[in-house]
Amino acid sequence: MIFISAQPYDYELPDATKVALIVIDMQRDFLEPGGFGEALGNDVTRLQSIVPTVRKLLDAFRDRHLPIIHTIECHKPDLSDCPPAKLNRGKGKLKIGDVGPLGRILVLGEPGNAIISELSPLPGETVITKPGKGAFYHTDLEYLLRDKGITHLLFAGVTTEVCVQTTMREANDRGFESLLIEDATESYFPEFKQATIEMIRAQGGIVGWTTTAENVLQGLGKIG
Ligand code: C5J
Repeated sequence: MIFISAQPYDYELPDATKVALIVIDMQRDFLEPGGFGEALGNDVTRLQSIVPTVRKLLDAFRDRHLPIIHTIECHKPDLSDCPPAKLNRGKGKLKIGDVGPLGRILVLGEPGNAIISELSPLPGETVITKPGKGAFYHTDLEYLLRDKGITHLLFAGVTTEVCVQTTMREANDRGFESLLIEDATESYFPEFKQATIEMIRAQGGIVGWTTTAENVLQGLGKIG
């Protein structure tokens, strides 16, 4: 048994083969000027602050040959997987599918849809492309995790209260033990990040656990 110091109590990994790091939507659309995040009026520099921490976690998982799953929020070029409720909402100057400085907004394969270069997936790492906020919706993520016998998920990425929290809730309902790494996730709204952390671990961990990257690295350091 491996323990990671966490709230509301220690997070227990039965063994290292059952754990995966899920890195949510660290794509140019959300982190770089000219993308979707900025088009919606957000200060994207806030999200860039977590990049070195996410990189440290990736390096630790890579060193130990543990599974890493990246996600990208995106749509098909014909937008047939983007419902009007998503397409028409938002008060940004650019909508999903419009051409912006990084190519078509949130469209698969466009320059802005790529994961930022510092965190680029390596060969062999899984990349899940997802049309929703949650990474389980209309993807193979659940089958992939069950196939590999993964039961415990560690979450990093953006944004805390949108795609990260939605995916954690989906994971929780499917029986996966979910841990949010607080300093490896960020929001355009600091108060939303804080509220998300608190609501996840409230009521004895109603959605899951929260911890720091340091605690994860320490916990993993104890592996064989
Ligand atoms: C958003 C995300 N914020 N990755 N997506 O629309 O959180």
